[in-house]
Order: sequence, then structure tokens, then C-alpha cells
Amino acid sequence: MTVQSERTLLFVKPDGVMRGLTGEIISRIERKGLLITATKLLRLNKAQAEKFYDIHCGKPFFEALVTHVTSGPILAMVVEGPKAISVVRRLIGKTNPFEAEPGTIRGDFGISITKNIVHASDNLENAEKEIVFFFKKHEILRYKKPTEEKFAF
Ligand code: 3AN
Repeated sequence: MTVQSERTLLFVKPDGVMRGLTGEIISRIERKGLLITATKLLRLNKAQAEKFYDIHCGKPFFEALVTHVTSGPILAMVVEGPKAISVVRRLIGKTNPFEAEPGTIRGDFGISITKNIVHASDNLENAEKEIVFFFKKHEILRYKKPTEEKFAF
């Protein structure tokens, strides 16, 4: 069976950055065996946040979501690996941290549905759109883990 390598967009929200959880989150991604191929610390302005979350425009939580995500720095990254989109979604857990399983990022660290620590793309189409939203092509690197390289001894 061949498993498709995918790329997905993950960002640590301002609550996660300001609570000092970026290292923990990166560590979980790395320990799972996924590859981080781009990363950037930035702060979204209101227009950017509204564009990123335009699918939620008009929903009752939209304003709180935009307010939170623009309240401080976020750490965005491109994550690659076998079935990366669904694997990362499982690592982060359900949207509502009160329902997210212990062992997931939201289940372990979240206590608010607005401040739910991380965002991750939920399907292939959105992943590609979201990667382009944050990163230019040249900012995404290609490399292999040492364990995947063939070494000459
Ligand atoms: P996810 O981030 O798990 O993909 P989405 O895309 O449905 O979830 O929602 C985007 C963000 O909007 C969530 N991360 C969360 O912060 C916020 N959100 C979603 N649903 C609610 C809700 N019912 N009440 C408050 N905030 C919500």
C-alpha cells in the first residue's frame, strides 16, 4: 500500500504563543515523524484575519475569532508527511477543547473554544490555499530527515 505524502498548514494561535507552548507543539509534530518545511512568526492584521477565516464570516463567533487571532503573534508552519492533513488534525484534537481527547494538543492545553491553541487545515484544498496565504514558494524548503538519506560510510 502506498501512502500519499501531503502538506498542511498549522499555526499556533496567540494564546499558544503567549503561553509558551510553541516548543511543545513543534516537538509533538517532530516526534510524530512529520517534517516542518517552513515556519514564520507573524502578527495578522484584521483584514488578513477576516480573509483567512472568511468561511466563518457572519457566524456568531466570527468577531471573537478575528479579535483573538489578531491579538498577538502566531507561529505559522508548513508540515509535510504521509497523510499529513488528517494526521495533524488528529494530533490537535477536536475544535472544542472541552471535547478534545487528552493526548491531543487541544485536549491537553485548551480550555476555551476561541483560544484553542492551534489551527490546522482540514482538507487538501484548504491546505493548499492556506499554505499560499502564509508562504511564498521559495520560503518552503525541500529536505529529507537524516534517517531517509542514503549515507556513504
Ligand atoms: P478548526 O479550527 O477545528 O478547524 P473551525 O474551522 O470550525 O475549527 O473554526 C475555526 C475557529 O473558529 C476555531 N479554531 C475556533 O477558534 C473558532 N470556533 C469554531 N466554532 C466555534 C464556536 N462554536 N464558538 C466559538 N468559536 C468557534
